[in-house]
Order: sequence, then structure tokens, then C-alpha cells
Amino acid sequence: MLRRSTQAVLAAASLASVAVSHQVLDLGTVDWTLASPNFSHISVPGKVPSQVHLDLQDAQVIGDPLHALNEFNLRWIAYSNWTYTSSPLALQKNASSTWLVLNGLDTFTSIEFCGQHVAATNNQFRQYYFDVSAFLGFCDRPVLSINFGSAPIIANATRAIPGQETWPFGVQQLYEFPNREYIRKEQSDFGWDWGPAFAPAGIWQPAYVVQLPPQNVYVRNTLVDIYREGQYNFYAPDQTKDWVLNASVDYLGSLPLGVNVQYTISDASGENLQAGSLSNVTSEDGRLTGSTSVRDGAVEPWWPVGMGQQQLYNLTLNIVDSSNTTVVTVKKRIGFRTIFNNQTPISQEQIDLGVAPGGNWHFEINGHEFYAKGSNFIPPDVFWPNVTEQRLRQLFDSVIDGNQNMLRVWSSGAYSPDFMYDLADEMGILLWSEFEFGCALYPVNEKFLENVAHEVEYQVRRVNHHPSLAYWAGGNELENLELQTVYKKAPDEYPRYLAEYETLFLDTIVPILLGNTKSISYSPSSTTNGWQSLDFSKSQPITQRYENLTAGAIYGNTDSYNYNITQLGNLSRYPVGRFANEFGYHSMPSLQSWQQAVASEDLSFNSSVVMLRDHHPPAGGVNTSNFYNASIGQGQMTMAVQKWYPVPDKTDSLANFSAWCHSTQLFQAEFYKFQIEFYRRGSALPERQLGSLYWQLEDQWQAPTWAGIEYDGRWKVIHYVAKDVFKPVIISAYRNVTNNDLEIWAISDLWSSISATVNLTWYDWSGNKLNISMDATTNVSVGAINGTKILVSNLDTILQGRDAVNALLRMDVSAQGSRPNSNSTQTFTHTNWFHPAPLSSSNLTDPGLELSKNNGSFTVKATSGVAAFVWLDYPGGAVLNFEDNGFWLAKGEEKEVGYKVKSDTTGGRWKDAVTVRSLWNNALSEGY
Ligand code: BMA
Repeated sequence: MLRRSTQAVLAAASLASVAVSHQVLDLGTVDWTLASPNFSHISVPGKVPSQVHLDLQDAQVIGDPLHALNEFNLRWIAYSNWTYTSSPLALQKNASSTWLVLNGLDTFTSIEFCGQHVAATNNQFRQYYFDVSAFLGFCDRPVLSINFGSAPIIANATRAIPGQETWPFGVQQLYEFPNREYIRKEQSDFGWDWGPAFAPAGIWQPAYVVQLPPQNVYVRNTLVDIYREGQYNFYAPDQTKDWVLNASVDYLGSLPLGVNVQYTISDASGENLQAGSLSNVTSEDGRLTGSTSVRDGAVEPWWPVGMGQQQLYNLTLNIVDSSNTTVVTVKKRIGFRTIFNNQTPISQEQIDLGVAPGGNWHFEINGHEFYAKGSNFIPPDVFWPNVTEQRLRQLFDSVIDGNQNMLRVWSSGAYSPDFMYDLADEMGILLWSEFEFGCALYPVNEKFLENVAHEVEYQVRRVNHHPSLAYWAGGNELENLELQTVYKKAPDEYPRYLAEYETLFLDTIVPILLGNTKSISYSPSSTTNGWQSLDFSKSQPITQRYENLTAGAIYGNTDSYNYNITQLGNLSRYPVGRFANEFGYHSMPSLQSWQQAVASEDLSFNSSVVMLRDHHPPAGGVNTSNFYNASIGQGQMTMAVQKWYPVPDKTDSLANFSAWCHSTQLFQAEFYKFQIEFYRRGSALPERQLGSLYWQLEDQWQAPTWAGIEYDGRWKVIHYVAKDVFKPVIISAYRNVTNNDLEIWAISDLWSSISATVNLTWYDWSGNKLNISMDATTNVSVGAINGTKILVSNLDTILQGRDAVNALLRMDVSAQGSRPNSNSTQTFTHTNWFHPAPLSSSNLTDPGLELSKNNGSFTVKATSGVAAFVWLDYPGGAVLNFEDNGFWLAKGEEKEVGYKVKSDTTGGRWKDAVTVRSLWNNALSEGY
């Protein structure tokens, strides 16, 4: 497997341009041995970057950790200590200084070099660097050895320290290994409700030995902050101002006196747009900082996908000495944009436009509000060294193909690698980023806070130059869930825990953030009612609103889960807020994914292997006996299918399993569709709702989860359905399930108004047009990021006694408009179907689907009735996405569907095995 070393590339680049060369030994290029003091028989080759599980797997000491119940079988690895020992390193004897530079150690280490103890580390998210010059002087065998302690055991021991912080029962969400909140390690390594718990260890990021001549430096991190003059993180930037470019380099070693920093900004073709020396250069404690300004209009702005070009520039910084010799060169790819998370009070002007009072909560790109469409990103693999650029590119391709423009990078995994931001910069995906805290409250002792402060400073500086970086949030669901739970469980102790929360997420993080970036907004919690006031005289200016709400006013963003299966499509249950950053329901992966991990005899809905891979609701412990909760999660999916769809009852057990898996995906898809449509309509309502990010984008193993994309990249039904309702212009029906009132809306997130033509036709399931007339407006205009009501009526009035089980409404909209920042007019179309009765009781008829295979596409035709949820399926061994899937067809309608192949080990034979089905097939005992 390809593992990347971005730093190595950068280091090589900087080597080329220095006068007196420094030597950077990439520790990924030397031999390593992995052994354990707990197991004398294990001694295998190790790698950097890597993790113990991966190296043991490569050496065939263990099998695939994701296979069957290996999660449980491999706990011994997490409970053991492990040592990575290098071969003797080829180092210079006469260097002026020698440094260990370790970009990521997971997590608890004791480091030895030349047989001497160098340091101990305890934070997976920090970059560590140690001056080991003194050790080398007396060293014949420069061997580096990094001993990793068991994270679960150390977490337990930390918890047991007398006087250690505790929280009321129920506040700290327990997944599998306990006490994750005491340590700075990827929190989902200890288990989550969509993933296994391996608690891996290892040198998980690139590592180097750096040797410097006198008056020479190694750049270990660089901050670039680009903002409009006068910009302040919590207010809308003035788009007429010039740009400020602030650059700050963290280095090891010592600089000659009198250096200055020369810079060039060039475009992709290499043409220099601007060059000069940075002004206001300051130098202290291994940090050199300076700035320049770039005239407004001198550069093209960077836009997210669908809103304009992803214009990128190259920034080169040359640190030169007084004789104009370059000491070191740093290159960063940058973009010019402002991205602002607006939490300001709703203005009178907004109220006059119909916006409900309260607080804003939305994003603005380059001064323009937009509708954020996307999902929540979780760690795409339980072992980060497996996450290659190529894999992320494939995933991000699906993000773009799915009409998504923003991902919330959920905060209890790991800080995203640079190459992930690089891809997002190129593809125009905004990455809402978070500090790695979630579903718990955290200690606030001095050591913990100091540790976090180092982590925050390193990470904020590392990624700030990426135009795709959209936002920083402190942690996951802290305000709406954690603080609320304390309030409910221990109201007397609420003030204390609130104060501690503020100590960490405001007093500690905010001054570091504001000290480094003026371009990125921050909120302590992912879901929040926003700030109430700001006091600029303080280094921590924020006073949060919490529950200080005014009746009738709307604040903040929303997070909503409802596992009561009877509520599908009940709009009154959805939260009304300014932005939806989480909502969802779990579903099974496809049979093809299950087959990658589970033996054929275990492929049934409630086999113990399948059940034990369902981690929702969380197990609450590490043993299989804790997993009785899995039956709740499996039960929720089962009951949802039973209530809303024809229940699969296939003769063949594998086909039945497959049909059940697929049906859980149909429920998930409808569940999300109704909510996304509801939130998008909110852009036209007093809440002025401006974002839908569903839970969750992708999987990290083959299991029942909320994901829309399975572990190998295969799309579930929801990713297709979300693609459809994330189109710029959509038409949707809204039914009040209590009184049967029905509304139909055309909704657009384009930035200029459109003129749209609407067609509404009722059919029965056999495909006959029904003679139902509705008083609908068929030619409408829809404003910028807005919606227009086409129909308000009552379903009983419309159906006039007809049985809802045999009535279907097809809605088509076709609109002329243009995309943001584009002058060309284009046609936007959308088709949607409304079924007034649950599909479980509808009069489904055989649509007589026909599939023909063309060169580069497939054609599907419904010959004898309406086809609901037409599904093109393809075998394992390939990963591709169809242009469209999970769609409906009227009788006689045919659709040509293209596809994009992402990977293929079948030599193209997958094409011969493509099949088509629709919901009708659920009712058949044969086939799927
Ligand atoms: C929210 C998220 C995650 C979780 C998901 C599904 O709570 O923030 O922590 O995995 O819902 O339960």
C-alpha cells in the first residue's frame, strides 16, 4: 500500500535551494523492527509511518483486522506495549545540531536514542522535536527506539490518579474502551457507534532526523494567513479592502543575523504576480513572521465547487541572509478567499425581508451567503496510514459527484492530513474542521490544558493556508448534548462544569486561534446557539448564548436524531434552525460489502457476526457480552422496513439478506430526503435556513452505520438520493401528516433568480394518468437562494375520495438560470415523486423493467407500470457510481444512465453482471 510522506517532498525541495545543505533523513526509508515486551516471540519488520496492527498484518502475525469478529480477537494488541527499533542510522558526526522531528506519535511513548532516554510523549496530535546532538557525540550505534505504552491501560491509570477529574454518570459517552477523555488520542480509536475499537499505536506520521550545519534551519511548520485588511474572525470582511498575507515560519536551528524573507506569488503557469520582501518581520523563539499586502483585484478569488473557479497560487518564501544567500525555501499553495461563519444578530434589514429575529448561523464565501450542501466526514479508515491520497481523491470525487460543497470533518477522529486539504482546495470542497474532542467533557488540569495548547497551535498553523479550510469548531455536540446532560443529571454542578468547558474551549483555545488566524471563524461546539456578545478588549472575546433565548427568535444550528420509526416524513419533528449540521438514521451496507468481511454462513440479518458489527447504540464496553445493544440497532432497521416497505421474503437466504440490506437503505434514503427537502425549503422561510450536512459521508468498515458511501467507495441509495435533492433547483412536496395539508415548492440555491416551469401529474401505479386537477401555479420565478410555493391544498380535497394507495404525484421543474459567477444561462431540471400512502401499503405493480447495455451507459425502461426506486446493481470487485440511481420511472419512460468507474478488479466483467430492480422486487419470492 502506498503511504505518503509529504514532508519528505518538502524537505527535498528546501534542500535544493540552500547554500550549505542540511541533511534530512526520512525515517520512512530505514529498516525498523517491531517487537513487544509482552510477547517474546514477536519480532517483525516495522514501517514508518504505520501502526502496530498494520505491521503485524503485513508480517502475517494477524489476519485482516476488519474481518468478521477480529475486532474482539485483537484486543490483546491494544493491551500490550510495543517497540519500534530502527537499524543504525547513517548520520553525520560533525553536524552542528541533530534533531528528531516526529510529526505524529500514537500516542504514549518513551523515546531512546543511542541507548539514552530522550523524552516521553503523550499526544497523538502534536509534532514533537528534540535536540539530540548531545547524545550523538558518544554514540557508536545511532539507533532510535520508540516504545509505545498501551493507550487503554494508560487511560485507565490516568483516570485512577487521585484527585482526577470526574463527571456525573451518563455525561461521558462510553463506546468500548473507557476513559478516552483523559488522553489526547483519536477518540474513536476507543470505539464509536459506526466503528470498531482497535486503539492502535505507532509512528503514524512521517518522522525525520534533521542534521544542521551552523547558522542553518529546518522548517518544521508554516502558517500562512490571508485575509482582507481589517478582517476579524467574527464579522463579515469588507470585500473592497486589499488582501493581507501573513506568513510565519517555525524552524529548528539558528538563523544568521539580519535575515529577511523574500516572497513570490505565482500562478499555476509559473508566472510571477507579485514579489518582494515581507514587512514587519519579527523573529522570536524559532519563529520568523512577516506580512505583505496584495491589492484587491490583483488576484482571482478561490470559490467552492459550483460557485466559481478554484483559483490557486503558489507562494514561495525565501529566507535570505545579509549577503542575499538563501538559507531556506518554503513553498505553499494558497488561495484568496474569505470564508465567514456568520453568527451576528439578525438585523432590522433582515427582519424587514421576513427573516425571524435571533442570530444568524450560516457561511459566507467572498462576502456571499450560500447554501451549504454536504455531509459529515469520519476517519475513513480505522488506521490512518492506510488513507492514501488516491483513496481520498476517490472519496472526494464522490462528494463532488454527489452535488456536495461542504464536509463537516467530525471532531473525534484526527486532524486531516495536508493532502486532504490539498484535494479539497483543488476540488472546491469546504472543510469545516474541528478540534478533536467529542461526546464527553474534558479535564482542565494544567498539564492537560498545556498539552492541548501545543496541539491547537501546531494544527491551526499547519492547515491555515488552505482555502478549503472553512471553520474551526471546538468539539462535537458539546453544548447541545454534553452541557445539557450535565444540566439534567446534576443541575447543582452545572456552573462548575460549564466553567470548565469554557476554560478549555474558550479560554485556552480562542487566544491561540486568534493569535494565529484572522481568516477563520470559531465556535466552541459543533452544534450551538452561537455567541451572544463579543468583547474586543479581551484575548478571549466570546460570551456564548447557551439557553439565553428570546421567545420567537431563532438561533444557531441543529442536530437531530429520531429513532422512532413511526415518524418518517413527519415534518413537525424536524428542528427549525438556521443550519442543519447533523441528522440521520443507520442502514446496512450492501451484500457486496458484507461479503468482503463476513463468511457466507454468517450472512444473515441477525447472525451473531452481523449483530456484533452493529455498534448502535454504543456497546458501552469491550466484551461481546456488552453488545446486547446491537439488537436495538438491528431492530430499528428491521421495524423501519416492516412499517414502510414491502417486506422481503425471498426463498434464497442470501437473496433475502441482500434484499433486506437494500430495504434498510431505502428507508435511510427517504428519511434523509424528507429532511433535506425540509431544510432547503427553510431558505425561503423565516428561519432562513442555509445548510444541510447529513450524518455521515462514508464508512470505515463494513457494518450497519449512517454512511452514504460504503468502505470501498460503493454508494448506498442515500448518496444517490442526496445527489438528487442537492441539485441547484428542486421541486418537492410537503405534507402535514396530522391534517393532510399539502404544499409543493420549487427551491433554488442559485445566486440569481430563475424562471421555472412546473408540471404536476397524478398517476396510478399501473402508470395511467389520473384525472386530478390541482390549482397549481405552473410558471414561477424563484429568487436567489429561495423557494416559491407552487401549491397549497389538502390531500383529501385533491384526491376526492380516491384511494391514496393507488395515487402518485410526479413533479417536474425546468428552470432557466445561471450558476454563481457565470454569465451563461443553462437549464436546470428536477423530477420528484410524492406517494401519499406508505409504500408498504401501496398498490405496487410490476413495472416490467427492461435493462439494455450500451457502450458506456445502460438504459432502463419501465414498460408496464411506475417503477419506484429503480436500482442498478453491480457485483463486488468493482467500485463505480452511476450517474443516477434510486430514481423513479413513469410507465413507458426510459432513462439512459452513464457511470464512472473508480476501481475495477473484474477486468470490465462487472458490466455483464449489472442488474436492475425496483421496489416491486421486494414483493417477489425469487430474485433479489
Ligand atoms: C452524532 C455524531 C456522532 C455519532 C452520530 C451517530 O452524535 O456527532 O458522534 O456517531 O451522531 O450517533
